[in-house]
Amino acid sequence: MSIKTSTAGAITVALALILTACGSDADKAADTTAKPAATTVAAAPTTVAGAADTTPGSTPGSTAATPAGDIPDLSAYTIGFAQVGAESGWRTANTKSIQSSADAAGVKLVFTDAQGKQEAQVESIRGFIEQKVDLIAFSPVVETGWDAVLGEAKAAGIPVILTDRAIDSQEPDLYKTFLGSDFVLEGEKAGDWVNTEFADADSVKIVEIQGTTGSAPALDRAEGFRNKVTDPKFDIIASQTGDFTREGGKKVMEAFLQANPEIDLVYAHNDDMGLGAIEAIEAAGLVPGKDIKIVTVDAVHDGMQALADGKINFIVECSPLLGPQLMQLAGDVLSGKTVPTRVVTEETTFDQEQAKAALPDRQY
Ligand code: GYE
Repeated sequence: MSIKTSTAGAITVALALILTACGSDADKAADTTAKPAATTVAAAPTTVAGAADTTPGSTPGSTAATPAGDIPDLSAYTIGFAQVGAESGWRTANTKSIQSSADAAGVKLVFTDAQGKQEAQVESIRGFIEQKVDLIAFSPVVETGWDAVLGEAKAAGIPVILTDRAIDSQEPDLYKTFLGSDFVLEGEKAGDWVNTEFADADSVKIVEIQGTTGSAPALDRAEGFRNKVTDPKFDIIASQTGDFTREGGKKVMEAFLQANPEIDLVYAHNDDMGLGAIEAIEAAGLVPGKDIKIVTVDAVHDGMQALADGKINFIVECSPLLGPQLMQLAGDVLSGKTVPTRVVTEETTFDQEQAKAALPDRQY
C-alpha cells in the first residue's frame, strides 16, 4: 500500500497476559555475546543511519517529539508491540508515545505488557505470530534468549523491529532494525560528570544501583560508567540491582547505608531508583544532593524536579519518545524499503539550572 499522512484513529488492544513457562533456557544456551555494530551517527532527536533524516532539530536540554505530520498512514496494518512492563516513569512515557503514535498512524496496535518477565514477552510474540500481525516490535526485557522465538517470526515472514533495548545474538537477520539509545554513552556521560564534580577529591566512595539484571541498559550503563571512572581514588564499594523501580532503589539504598558508614555518591541507572534512594537517605537523617551526591539516567519529570530541588545533582537524558520514529521505520519496512540496522536516539544531560529551565516544557 502507499504510505501517506493520516491522523486516523487506531485500535489499541490491551491483552491480558498468560504467564506460562517457555523454552528460554534453550535460547540462552544458543546465545552469543556479539552485538550488532552501530552504523549510526545521532542527530536530533533520532537519526537514521544510511537514510534521510526526517526528524526536526532540537536544542540541548530539550527533546522534541517528531511532528505528527511525519507519521505515515499505516491503517492497513496490524502491529504487535510487546512492552517490558510499567516499572518506571520512563516506561510509562514510552508506552504513551507508542500508543499515541500508533493512533496517529491509524495502525491497529496489539499491545501487551510483560510485567518485567521475559517468558511473558516470548509468549506474546508467539501470540502475535499466531494472529499473523504484519509487524512485531518489542523492547526486550533482557539481552539474551531471543533466537528461538525470533526465528519463528522470521519463518512466518513477519518483520521485527527492536525498540529501546538490544538483544545479544549472532543470528544476523532476526530483526530489521534497532531503534533506541546508546546506553554505554549514557554511562560515560555520568562518569564524565563524576570526574568533574570530584576533581579535587582524594577519595570517593561510590554505590551503584543497577537496572534489571541482564538488561541492555543495566549492562551498558555499568560499562560506560567504568570506562570513565578510572582514577584509583574512585571506589565502587557496592553495586546491586534495584530492578529500575523506586521501591527497588529504596531497598537497595537502605541496605547500602546500613553496611557502609561513608558514601559520597550514588550512581542510579534510572531516575526512579534515584528517587527511591533519596527516600532512604532522608530516612537515615542525611541530606541527598549534599551529604551524598546522586547522578541518575532518564530525565523524567519527577527526576528533573528532584534535580531542580537539589536532591539529585546530575541527570543523563534517555528519551522515551520513540513512537513517531517507530511508526516511520515500520512504514518503511512494510513498504519494502531498506532501513538501517541501527537508529540511535540523541540525548542531552541536565544540571540543576538546566533542569529548572526545561521543567515547564517537559512532556513526561
Ligand atoms: O532507563 C528505565 C526503564 O530501557 C531505557 O528502562 C529503558 C530503561 C529506562 O525502566 O527507566
